[in-house]
Amino acid sequence: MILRSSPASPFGRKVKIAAHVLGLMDQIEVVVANTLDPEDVIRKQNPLGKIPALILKDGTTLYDSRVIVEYLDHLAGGGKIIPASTKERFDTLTLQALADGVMDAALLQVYETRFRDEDKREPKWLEHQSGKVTRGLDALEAHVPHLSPMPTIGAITVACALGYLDLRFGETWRQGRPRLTAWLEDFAARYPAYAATVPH
Ligand SMILES: N[C@@H](CCC(=O)N[C@@H](CS)C(=O)NCC(=O)O)C(=O)O
Repeated sequence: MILRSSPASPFGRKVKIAAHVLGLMDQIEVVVANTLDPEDVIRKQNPLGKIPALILKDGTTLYDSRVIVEYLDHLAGGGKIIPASTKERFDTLTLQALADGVMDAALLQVYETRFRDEDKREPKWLEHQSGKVTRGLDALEAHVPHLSPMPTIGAITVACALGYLDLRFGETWRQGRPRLTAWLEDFAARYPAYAATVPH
């Protein structure tokens, strides 16, 4: 299988960590995509031009990250990082949605600086997005995710969101959030896949 991603993509990292912990990484070749390049075949593989996308052996392409991790979990036998039982399943999927939302809001702030000249940037829009990040982090600080021998997709996505904030915004998210800070250290210590996929 081929994974189209980039070294900095938090959504791509989510898929990579999922593949690592499920023991599937050796079946995946990562081919770097440049979403800004109109010639990059990613726009044919995924009409949205977004990464990650996973190309299966029969040529089928899966996107987005939520669909890909669902597929990987299925391939690994099911119920591994996306629990089968109702309460755990929907708790972890909701946690994934929260952390995905933090990543989306962080990315939109980065894109505002990437796509707009400084005098055209909209502070109200940036504030609207950073509010989502702040509230998401505060909710996570209040209820840090449970860590088990096999991490859930919720916990994996939270770790990727925090790693992306580290990469693009520095360590300020840690201020006033001691539990979440310790949680990320614990996650990194438990799962070598986190260090193996550090964004750059
Ligand atoms: N919901 C999507 C989000 C993917 C996403 O936003 N990927 C970013 C890179 S991390 C991207 O491809 N951006 C390029 C674009 O929006 O054109 C997923 O879970 O895969």
